[in-house]
Amino acid sequence: MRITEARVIVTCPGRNFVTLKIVTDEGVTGVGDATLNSRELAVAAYLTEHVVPLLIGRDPARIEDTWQYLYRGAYWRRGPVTMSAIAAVDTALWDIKGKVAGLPVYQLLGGRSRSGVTVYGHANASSIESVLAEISSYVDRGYQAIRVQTGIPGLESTYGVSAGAHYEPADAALPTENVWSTAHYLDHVPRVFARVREEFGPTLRLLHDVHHRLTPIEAARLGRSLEPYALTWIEDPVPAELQEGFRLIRQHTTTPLAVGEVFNTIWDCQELITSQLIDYIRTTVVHAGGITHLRRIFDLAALYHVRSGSHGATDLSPVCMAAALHVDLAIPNFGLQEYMRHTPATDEVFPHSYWFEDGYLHPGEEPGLGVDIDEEQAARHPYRPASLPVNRLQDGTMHNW
Ligand code: CS2
Ligand code: MG
Repeated sequence: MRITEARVIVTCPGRNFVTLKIVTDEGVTGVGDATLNSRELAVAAYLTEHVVPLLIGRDPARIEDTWQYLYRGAYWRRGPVTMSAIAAVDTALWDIKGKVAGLPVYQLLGGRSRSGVTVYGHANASSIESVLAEISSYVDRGYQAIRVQTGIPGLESTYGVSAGAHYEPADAALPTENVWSTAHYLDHVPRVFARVREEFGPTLRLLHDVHHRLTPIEAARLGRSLEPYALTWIEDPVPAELQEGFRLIRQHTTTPLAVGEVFNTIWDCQELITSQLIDYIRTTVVHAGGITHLRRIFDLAALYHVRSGSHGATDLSPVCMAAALHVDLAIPNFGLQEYMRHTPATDEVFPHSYWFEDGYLHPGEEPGLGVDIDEEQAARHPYRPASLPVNRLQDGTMHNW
């Protein structure tokens, strides 16, 4: 079997997605997600100009060699654009391998290690009282884990809380500006979880996304203030380039830490894992080099009691979600899978076999990944420039969004 064609498909059913479709001379095709929110065209160009020409004529069965060829052969290694492009190729090749074997990809990864993939939903609301209603609606649908984000009194806007039903952060062609106050935030968040625990009791699994906005000692203060509410994790407490900064957080609090959605290789989290500075690693199929590299990260994590908690926002396409579920089902150290639920318009472009039931997602038994892209539907939704916001402190200092 040989690769004869690879199409890079950019579509925007409400938000932009980039998909790679690999075609072989025996008619078997595979898909990979290459979406990098608000940098989509960078990855599309990297694929079109620098990867697709290398794929034509290659044996699609040689997944590892292709990964090494695209990683080592690029010379300029790592980074979200390169690794998202490699991820798309890798994911599509696993899809093809599953189809050729007549097996769902999780069977090629060692088979099922659990009955289903426990997911967490997003309860977002402007106030504490309105977020309680959101949480109830998730509990009623069987969710066993819920991320809780609310507005911050005194701040006009904050991460994770939207006006509409579906939270989509890339909200304008050019970056919108948000204003941030750590003081307002640290004062408010413990009150949110005190109220949530009062309402829902001690065992519902609660998570919170700090979204890179604190310093290590501020994160330590937040973690300590949330200890009475026993969260499953606080996520991205600080920007994680400084991996050793997590040591400072660790010294002060037992609140579990999750990080990794912006990571794109094992080297971004090697110290965090081997020094047990985190409890969950949130790397994803689409941004961390595909199934092949993600498994390496999760296998390293398993040696240090670190569990997976993969990113699953709506700016990762159903192709990524499908691939993630095959990995989640098979690995021994699965923790949680984020599941923000795509819109019906997105689901129409990406028909898939995964389904939700009683708080679990199931990838289905289709050979391969069980997802595809309907290229006719995709063509109906042209690309639309969309940028993620930026964030400044109240005095105008540039901060982390
Ligand atoms: C967030 C994301 O889902 C999450 O945990 O961090 O919403 C993130 O802001 C977006 O994926 C960025 O594109
Ligand atoms: Mg996050």
